[in-house]
Amino acid sequence: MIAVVGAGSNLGSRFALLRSAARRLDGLGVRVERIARFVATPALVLPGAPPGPDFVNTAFRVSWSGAPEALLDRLLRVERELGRVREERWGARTLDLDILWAERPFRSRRLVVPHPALELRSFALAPLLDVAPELEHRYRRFLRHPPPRAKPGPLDAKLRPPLAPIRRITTHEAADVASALEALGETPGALLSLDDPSSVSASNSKVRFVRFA
Ligand code: A4P
Ligand code: MG
Repeated sequence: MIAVVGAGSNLGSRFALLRSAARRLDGLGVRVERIARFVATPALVLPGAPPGPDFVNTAFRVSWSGAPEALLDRLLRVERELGRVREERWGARTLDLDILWAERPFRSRRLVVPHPALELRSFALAPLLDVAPELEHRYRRFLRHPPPRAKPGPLDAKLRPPLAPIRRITTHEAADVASALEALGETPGALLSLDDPSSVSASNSKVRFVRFA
């Protein structure tokens, strides 16, 4: 079966963690066929909670043989191995792996696919479309306008801006990832896009980022 796994990290060496998550999944029989460009957004947290560190998000297009829950088990295992400590919901985490979409919908007590909040979350949608362009017709519009019929939770309510139509514009080059993230924190709706994630280890490499406005 084919699926898209959303991956996010806002603690520790975020880029390295996301890359090793892909490697570990591969080692567990989940073939990682494509990795989305890495994007960053300021952390969305529950109203009243302290703003956490920025997230870096990406998505893996994967294939595996077996049931959807077998994929979930491997995601949970990789989260555990890479040190995710489950504390408060929506708190800072080293690694969060969610099944965003699969070629067949699935619902059980433990797992709902497509991810119920996918249409409300630009940080998941943008990487999803990067590795699954065939889903553009279905999901692109939600990047601009989250569906009004969905009942947003407190976190998703925060995700609604920007309400204006989104088009991808390259706005900046930053000296390094830290300065790009700092600028992104002041730019709602902006996403960091790294064509070559391996380049971020060199602290002085230029980083391009784009703004969805
Ligand atoms: N589960 C059900 N459906 C799924 C699915 N499609 N994929 C169950 C994965 N798991 C699914 O998940 C709890 C249980 O949900 C799983 O064990 C599985 O049985 P969890 O990951 O422990 O819960 P969580 O992450 O604490 O909560 P939740 O609601 O998943 O949080 P989100 O939605 O993942 O939000 N800001 C930015 N900028 N970027 C982010 O990536 N992420 C979050 C977390 C908050 N803010 C963020 C980001
Ligand atoms: Mg999760």
